[in-house]
Amino acid sequence: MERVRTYCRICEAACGLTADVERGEVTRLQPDAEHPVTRGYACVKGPAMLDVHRDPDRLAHPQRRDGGAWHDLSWREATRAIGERLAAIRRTHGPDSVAVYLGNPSAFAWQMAVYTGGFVAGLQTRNFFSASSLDCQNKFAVAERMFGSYAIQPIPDLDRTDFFLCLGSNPVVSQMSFVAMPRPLERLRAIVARGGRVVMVNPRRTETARAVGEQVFIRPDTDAFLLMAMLRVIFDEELADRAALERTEGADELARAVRQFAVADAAAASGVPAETIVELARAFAAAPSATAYCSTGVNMGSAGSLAFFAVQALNVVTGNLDRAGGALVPSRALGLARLARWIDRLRAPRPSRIGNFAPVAGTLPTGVLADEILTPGDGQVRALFVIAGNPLLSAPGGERLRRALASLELMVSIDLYRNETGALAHYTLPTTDFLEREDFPLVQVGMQPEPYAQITPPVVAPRGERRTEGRILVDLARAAGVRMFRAPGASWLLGRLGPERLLPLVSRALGWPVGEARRPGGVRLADDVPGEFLRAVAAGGKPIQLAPRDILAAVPRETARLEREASGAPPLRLIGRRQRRSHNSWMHNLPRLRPDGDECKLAIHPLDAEARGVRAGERVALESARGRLEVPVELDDDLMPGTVSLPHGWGHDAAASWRVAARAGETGANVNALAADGPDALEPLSGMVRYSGIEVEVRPLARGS
Ligand SMILES: Nc1nc2c(c(=O)[nH]1)N[C@H]1C(S)=C(S)[C@@H](COP(=O)(O)OP(=O)(O)OC[C@H]3O[C@@H](n4cnc5c(=O)[nH]c(N)nc54)[C@H](O)[C@@H]3O)O[C@H]1N2
Ligand SMILES: Nc1nc2c(c(=O)[nH]1)N[C@H]1C(S)=C(S)[C@@H](COP(=O)(O)OP(=O)(O)OC[C@H]3O[C@@H](n4cnc5c(=O)[nH]c(N)nc54)[C@H](O)[C@@H]3O)O[C@H]1N2
Ligand code: SF4
Ligand SMILES: [Mo]
Repeated sequence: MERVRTYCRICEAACGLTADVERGEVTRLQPDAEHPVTRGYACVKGPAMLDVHRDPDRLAHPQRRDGGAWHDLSWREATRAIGERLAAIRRTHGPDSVAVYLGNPSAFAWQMAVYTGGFVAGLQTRNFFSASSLDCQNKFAVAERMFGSYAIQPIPDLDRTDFFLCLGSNPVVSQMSFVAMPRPLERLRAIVARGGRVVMVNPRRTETARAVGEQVFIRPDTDAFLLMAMLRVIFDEELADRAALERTEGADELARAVRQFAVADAAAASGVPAETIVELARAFAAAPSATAYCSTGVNMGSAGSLAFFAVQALNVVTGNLDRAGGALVPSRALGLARLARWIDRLRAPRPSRIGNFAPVAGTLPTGVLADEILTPGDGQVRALFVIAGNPLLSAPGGERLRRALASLELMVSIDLYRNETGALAHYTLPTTDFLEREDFPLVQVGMQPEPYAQITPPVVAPRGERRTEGRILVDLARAAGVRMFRAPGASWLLGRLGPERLLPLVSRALGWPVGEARRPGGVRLADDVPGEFLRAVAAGGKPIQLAPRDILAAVPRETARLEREASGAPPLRLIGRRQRRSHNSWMHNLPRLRPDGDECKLAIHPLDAEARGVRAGERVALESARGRLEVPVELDDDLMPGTVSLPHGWGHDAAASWRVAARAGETGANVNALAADGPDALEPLSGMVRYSGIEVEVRPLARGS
């Protein structure tokens, strides 16, 4: 038996794992107690990846769909057939007729991210979509304008902070996003233990808030009001850090803008008492160090860009950006920013045909994908490559999106499984999982509080005919006459070199000690030094922007909304929640992560249930302007009254290869059938979909019938 050290690639935390290998098979996967940073931490999903690796429902061979039946093909046949179709569609309808959708797991697989960029560059299509427009494009759009690159994402310095203001996240369940966060509870408790504060702003008292810190209830989709009002208090009471403001541009304009958000109105709209807003603002400004952070609950609101901007403005004006205990910019984020600029130049992304959305971080809003497919005209999308994604469940639109996907001339899904989206594809191509491929945490280098480098070889050889995305894309590009990275000969060269040989080049470009990083378990790097980022900003001559015009363009819209929300009775609003034993749509097929019974339940406050005559355990109709679902109910007095919560990623389909997930009666419902897609439904600056705060009604189903 050999014990191989590797790491988990399901989320940002990148927890160290050890794999026991006997006769070429992994027999056990466990947390790595000796990992220099994660030190034996892993959530329940990491070790469960062994079951994904061995899952009999995994794709093993390329397959083609003929009507409802799937047939195996050789890689040669599949590559040639897809290449020919792709070439013909491009020839007849032009480069924009081919779209690519890249899903969330690409953030944790360096070659999937980089090779997809090269494939899209070669296709010369504008139609590059990703899960980011369902998750975080507001953060990218804002960072680009405030800090000069979307790759510069300040991370909360939790291990030193005196005040953690956390909006719209549930670290104990999710390990957060945009920061590597192993051992979340231990680290949050340490803040309180050393006399600091942890404030969780959320419409639900989460598993995290129950365990640590203070809860501030907020009505869904009103965070921008709270944050702008806090900034107002800071400016009105002259609590801003003068020296910090000198490194910025636009502070006066920002001060004028926040004056339009009266504390009393913000309180009426958000449900956060006025005294609390004032106290939070004063305490945040007065703390020796403080860090404001928001995650998906806020990103997915109707004003995600303004809200995230206000979060970072709080950090900046109180002098907490790039201060120990504040919001840090890891030095390697600057290397990522350079890499991002290079790929952007290759690709020259263009605005969307439908809705004219500007690309954010190089991709267009998935919320217009159905329109791009269904709307005739020049540039209509006719072919789609879905790489590590399940937009049918993760994106809005429900049945309309299904209709659009089903109408495509060519759809190819590159995935571990045939998921619900893949079931509509013409071809499914099987990929390796993280036990079967070499890797290093590319995206995470910009978000590590404790920087480390780790390059891991494959633990075992791929099972069946699984291949890496890099290899698959290079072969498809060659078969279709597409030039990877738009460079002559690149497809040929990459085909010979293989992704594995390119890794040292990429990691060297990011300033990595490649040799040491290859040591089992990786190597802990020197801590980032607070202040370095601001010095680089000063040297670059472009100060931090506190009044980007197109971000503040949201102010009139938001003040009008504030007025509406501050008067009148608030409607019932739907929010999401993540679940420990689930990862978006794709870990529902593992018996060890499936408890008995249905996990996709609508949580409702007992008062709201009573007002509607709804009883615990029964099924109800849940309706929005866009759709209707029937779901079972559970009572939850940790919710703010007026708010209901349903997790996403459910609504599994027997046409997918997930037999456990699609077991009758436990498939759950696709919450995104209730979310609106189309250009008018999206946040104008970032193209983000609105999942937080959808107006809904809940009705009991007729009983006894
Ligand atoms: N209502 C609502 N909707 C949401 C959210 C929400 O909170 N509420 N959250 C949003 C967020 S934050 C996100 S990130 C998106 C996610 O949106 P998507 O990325 O579209 O969906 P996932 O469910 O994460 O599906 C990932 C797919 O990748 C496959 N996969 C896993 N690992 C690999 C790999 O290494 N290679 C390949 N090729 N495939 C792999 C899995 O089998 C799965 O089919 O969903 C969004 N949708
Ligand atoms: N176990 C598990 N872990 C995961 C995932 C998973 O599916 N399962 N997904 C991964 C992914 S892709 C991501 S992006 C991260 C996301 O990580 P998080 O952003 O921490 O995701 P959630 O746990 O869904 O927390 C969102 C919180 O926002 C709250 N909320 C909803 N609406 C609002 C609002 O309007 N205002 C405020 N202030 N709060 C609101 C919800 O109650 C919820 O507690 O998690 C990652 N980790
Ligand atoms: S927190 Fe869980 S899913 Fe995320 S990297 Fe660690 S073990 Fe994997
Ligand atoms: Mo996400």
